[in-house]
Amino acid sequence: MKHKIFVYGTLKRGGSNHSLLAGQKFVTLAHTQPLYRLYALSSYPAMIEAPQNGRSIEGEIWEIEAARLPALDQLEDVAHGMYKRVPILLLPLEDTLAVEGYVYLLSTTGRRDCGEVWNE
Ligand code: PCA
Repeated sequence: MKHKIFVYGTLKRGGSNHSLLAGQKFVTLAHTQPLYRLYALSSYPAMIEAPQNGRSIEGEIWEIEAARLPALDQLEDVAHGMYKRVPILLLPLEDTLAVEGYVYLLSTTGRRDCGEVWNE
């Protein structure tokens, strides 16, 4: 079974964890509705839900085999509540694609705001 995911950090092309998507299919660049914020942690970013003062975050949509999801969930430590994998709301026109992505659940207090895209 195929599954679409929105990636905004180390899973993007050229990112340190992109090898986990090796052999999968790039669909398109995409942008969230302005309902999220993006912060820099150590060597990876954290996208959080911010319905009041969010930004439109840029990322990539990939179509992957569902069998790849456990490895991604493990990377993002979903089991311990570091990130959760949830549906991501995209801009109109892009929102015909049902995608999930990893939203960060821990504190981002004092972290640097990356604006709309993580590029490091
Ligand atoms: N990996 C996931 C979430 C944050 C990270 O670095 C991603 O690229 O979307």
